[in-house]
Amino acid sequence: MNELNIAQIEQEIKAFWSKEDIYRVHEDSSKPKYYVLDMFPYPSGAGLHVGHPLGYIASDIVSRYKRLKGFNVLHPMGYDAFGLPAEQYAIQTGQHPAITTQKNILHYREQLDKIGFSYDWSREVRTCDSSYYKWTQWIFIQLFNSWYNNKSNKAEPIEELIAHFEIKGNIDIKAHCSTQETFSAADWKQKTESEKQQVLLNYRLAYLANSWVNWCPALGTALANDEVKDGLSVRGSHPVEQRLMKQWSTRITAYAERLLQGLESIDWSDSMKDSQRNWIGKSEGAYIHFSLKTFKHKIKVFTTRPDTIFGVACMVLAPEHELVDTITSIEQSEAVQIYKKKTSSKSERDRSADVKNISGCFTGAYAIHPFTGKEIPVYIADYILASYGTGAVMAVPSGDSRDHRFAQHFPELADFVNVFEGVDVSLSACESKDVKLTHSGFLNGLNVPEAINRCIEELEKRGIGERKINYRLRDAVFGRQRYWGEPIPIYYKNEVPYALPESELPLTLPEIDKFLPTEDGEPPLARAVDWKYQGLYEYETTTMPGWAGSSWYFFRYMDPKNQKEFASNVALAYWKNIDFYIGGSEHATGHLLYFRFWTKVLYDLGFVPCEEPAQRLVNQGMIQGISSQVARIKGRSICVSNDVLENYLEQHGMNEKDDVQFIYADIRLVHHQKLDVEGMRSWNPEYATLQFICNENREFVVRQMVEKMSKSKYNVVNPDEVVAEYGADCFRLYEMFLGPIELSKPWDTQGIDGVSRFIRKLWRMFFNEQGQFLITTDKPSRDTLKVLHRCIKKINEDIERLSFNTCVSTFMICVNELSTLKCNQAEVLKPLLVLLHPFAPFITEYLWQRCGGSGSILHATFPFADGSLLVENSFEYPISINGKMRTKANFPLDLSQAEIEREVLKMEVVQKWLEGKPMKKIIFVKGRMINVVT
Ligand code: ANZ
Repeated sequence: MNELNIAQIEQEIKAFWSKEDIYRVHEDSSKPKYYVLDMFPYPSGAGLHVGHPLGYIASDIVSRYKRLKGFNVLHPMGYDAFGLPAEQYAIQTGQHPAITTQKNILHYREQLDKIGFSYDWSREVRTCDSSYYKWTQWIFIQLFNSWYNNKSNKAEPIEELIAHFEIKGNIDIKAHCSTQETFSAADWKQKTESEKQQVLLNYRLAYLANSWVNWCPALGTALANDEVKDGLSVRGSHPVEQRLMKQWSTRITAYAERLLQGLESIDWSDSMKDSQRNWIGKSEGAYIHFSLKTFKHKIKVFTTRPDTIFGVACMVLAPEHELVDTITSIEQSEAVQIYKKKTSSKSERDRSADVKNISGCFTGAYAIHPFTGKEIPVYIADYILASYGTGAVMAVPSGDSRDHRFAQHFPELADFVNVFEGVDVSLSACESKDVKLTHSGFLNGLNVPEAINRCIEELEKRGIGERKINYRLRDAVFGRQRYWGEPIPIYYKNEVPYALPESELPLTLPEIDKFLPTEDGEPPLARAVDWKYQGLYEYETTTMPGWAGSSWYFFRYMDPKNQKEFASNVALAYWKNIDFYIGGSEHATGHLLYFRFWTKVLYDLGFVPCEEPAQRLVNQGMIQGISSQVARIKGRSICVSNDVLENYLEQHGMNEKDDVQFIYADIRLVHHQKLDVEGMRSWNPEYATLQFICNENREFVVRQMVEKMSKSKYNVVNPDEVVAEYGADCFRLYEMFLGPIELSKPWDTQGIDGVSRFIRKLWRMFFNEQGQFLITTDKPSRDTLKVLHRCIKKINEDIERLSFNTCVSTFMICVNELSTLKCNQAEVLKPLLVLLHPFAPFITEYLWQRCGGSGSILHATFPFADGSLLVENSFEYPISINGKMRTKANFPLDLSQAEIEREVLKMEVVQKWLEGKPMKKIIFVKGRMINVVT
């Protein structure tokens, strides 16, 4: 084939790669390893659009580049295959989610294969396969069987804790746990089996406990915070309420400090690290215990500002706080109940975001100020979150703006104490820490940091408070009332949860008749008939959340077929962790936090060699769509071209706001902003009778805008179509050419032609128009070599800093220059092919073989720039007369000063500017400038 036939080249090369099994990798201790990973996709029914492969192409470039540089590269792919859409579809149609998922996976694979990725598909994983989720369940059991020892600062086996309880009780145990109870060995031994298990649940890293969840009765499931908006479920807009439910959770909070510290050792973007830091939300402050007037209970608050204690106007509890019902007075009881009910429909996120609407309710109870002995009224309010700190605060209007607004809302609180010297807090709180305290007893005259320390010392001395570091991070609720997820490997004996023995794994998903919750609101798995452990004990019926399978999948790729372990020690020791990870930044506080957490647990328990899963992380931007809208006159069948719309409206006494409705046109019907009117009419039967008012050139112009790529906006571009028209190489190059990888940018198919011309130009260097192969073994000129080596240097640098768009323009410049030089020497063009290979794998492999390259181009070595060829041997000097730049001239760099002087003075322009005056001296700086002084 001597004429460029892209489809045929792709087919031939694909067959060659598959015959050679070119992408298969093995552990190979003779080579350094490099692990490149994409976040694996959820195979949705819609398939891939051109936005999805952006990250995959970038990581494929890195993979091929690293291979060519001599690394043993692990570059796998798989599917995050459990998830809601397949289950929703199953509810609607009765089709088993496994079938939908399988179909979607096949479609994804077909699409991915077209783009020429270097994945080792023999390592594919699917989270919904029981051979995979067996190990997800196994890891859950490791979490269940571990506790966090604050002394050794790591997770340890629960048997060791039990052994300790047997001998010493829990007296000198420092654990991250959810109980305050202390007991001796004798107490422990007296406990029943069921009581012991209840105690252990307070320590296990996977545990069952009452937690507040966003419960949606209509959907019959708990929802995550980001699945709720304004008190309604995002999906279906059903009311959501806060419910205290017995739920499985995982104790990620034990790892808060290590998750924070670990960020220092990894190469992730600052913005990603900041999101994780904010999410973990470390605060240093104190617990303070306030006595109550008529009850023996105490209210414990968390504060970052113990220094402001003399400014406390009231105590505020979260409406869900456990003391509320106990301390509420009879008079206030009804109002408190109404307020509690009102709060239960709001999600925590809405409650903390809403700073405008202040509300609250007095409980009728009073606390006692620990230093002044004054009575302090106790309120409840929804700006206090049950799950943060202790769910209770001491409200200081002079120092906290939410407390200030709260005090403004209740006339009886308006007269609060201002504890800051020389600051007016009548209109707003003073949140600066650069002030001195006043009206504050023993803290008077101290600045804020001094006062914080002094106050904590005093609280600790009196035994009514202690220093405390708090984290905003919450233990993640782990159970979902869903079918299409991993069954939690737990069974119940006398209502006590036990982990399945490892030999019983996997616990496979049972078949059920319907994918809905049961009539009594139990999760779908409760429908399974005769589904019991040993035929006797009920299994847990919730399933794991979407992020379970993705929290460890990168380990499975190292040894995906292993039936005895999640991965062998040999594979783990060789591949260690991910060197280069790429995916969307929307996973900042979900997946990217959980996979760090799970890795740390596995590390503590001695199963994996690294504490951090991914050394370097890159977040690719989004590719947006350009959507097109047609202006239609409301209630009429008339559409008006966008460029004459204003005129039309004026003539008819209309205005855009009231009289125009914009309707989407499919992106395929629009070229250079002009609508294919006939196409539009036949696209949608509703539009068949539309009348289109065009401009004077008889064109119909649409309004265009950049939006998220989405089916509903008709702006989705399918990569299959682009590949079919331009070829995979062109598609890959163009995606990279669109702009810096980490930025979001619109997809504009029009721009692809330039890249397509580049590929043709490259081809022309190898074959002329008659189809003759042009490549020779002749020696290239120094100029030609210089062009190549400049390109080599730039590509090496730019790939290293992931600047792929500038690589593409460098290739374009290089091919243009080499074409002008009529370059046809293998000595230049073969290295060029290797350089270009990571970006355009098909054509480079093909041409490499035509040039007689041995085997696959992937076995070649990435070229190094020859420094001696990068040195310039002449320079274009700016020439000044008396300091003013007048002209420029090119001189060889090895010319002596005397020779330069002679040449410069001979120049006609220089003579003109000298105006006959004699030259006094010439200032000459080699490689920089020449100045003639008269
Ligand atoms: C008194 C005080 C005085 C406070 C002052 C601040 C300024 P971060 O930094 O986010 O940890 N707080 C404590 N628990 C809360 C809860 N469950 N819901 C809402 N707010 C809560 O903030 C800690 C501060 O947030 C605490 O310090 C407390 O208000 C409030 F001049 O206590 B502060």
